[in-house]
Amino acid sequence: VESYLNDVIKKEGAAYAVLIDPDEKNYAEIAEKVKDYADVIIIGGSIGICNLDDITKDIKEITNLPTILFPGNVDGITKEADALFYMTLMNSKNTYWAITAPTLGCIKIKKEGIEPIPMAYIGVEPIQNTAVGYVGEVNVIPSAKPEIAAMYCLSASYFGMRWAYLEAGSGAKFPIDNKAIATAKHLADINIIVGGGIRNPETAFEKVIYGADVIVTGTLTEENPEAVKEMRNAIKKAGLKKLE
Ligand code: 1GP
Repeated sequence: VESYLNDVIKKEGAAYAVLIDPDEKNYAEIAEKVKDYADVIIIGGSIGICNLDDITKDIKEITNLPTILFPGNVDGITKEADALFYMTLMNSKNTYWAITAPTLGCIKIKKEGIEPIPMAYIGVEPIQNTAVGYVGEVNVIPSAKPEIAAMYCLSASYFGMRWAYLEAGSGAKFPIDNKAIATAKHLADINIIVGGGIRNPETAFEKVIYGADVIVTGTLTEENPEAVKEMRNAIKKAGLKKLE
């Protein structure tokens, strides 16, 4: 899955990931509507109460797209997925979210043969007002300090991670600041994923131009699955422009 994603980024300049919360009761309807527009499906949420095995299987069957788990905790793992973001919430105040939870999950990931994709998860303002900000006890990076987000990305690349996710939190009032993305991309040799609060194609276009390699949308997809077509067009248009 990681090499497929790298290929998409190399050829098209940017990839589009749709996040489906498995607790969303109309997940099958969402999967059906996004299957022709997303490059990859990310499955996860901060509060997991569903039957993840069956739902992941359904999403895979409906979309026929690669699936990446985005676990909110150690229970967010299922053999039905192709890959998993093996992630450290780098700027959590609690070492559980930074290193204990991924370590507790690692044997299951190996046993089930799920591809781990090493990823640094970095929480930036306004993540404090979202579920992941609360659950993950994030030491929030102010959007006025883009260099701090960039330093985390450089640090992640020095640790050998290949992906950094600049997260504003699902349902965030505003997305990650462009300057944080641009500074991170300039400083660190790492793929940058950007998500949280991206609601329209213009915003997605801008984020890609400033350096995002992957754009994630979740809430938009739940509220208006028809909008993903426009979203894809904007991401690919910006991606090709970046490659010029
Ligand atoms: C959450 O970044 C994702 O991890 C998606 O956020 O729901 O705001 O699109 P939204």
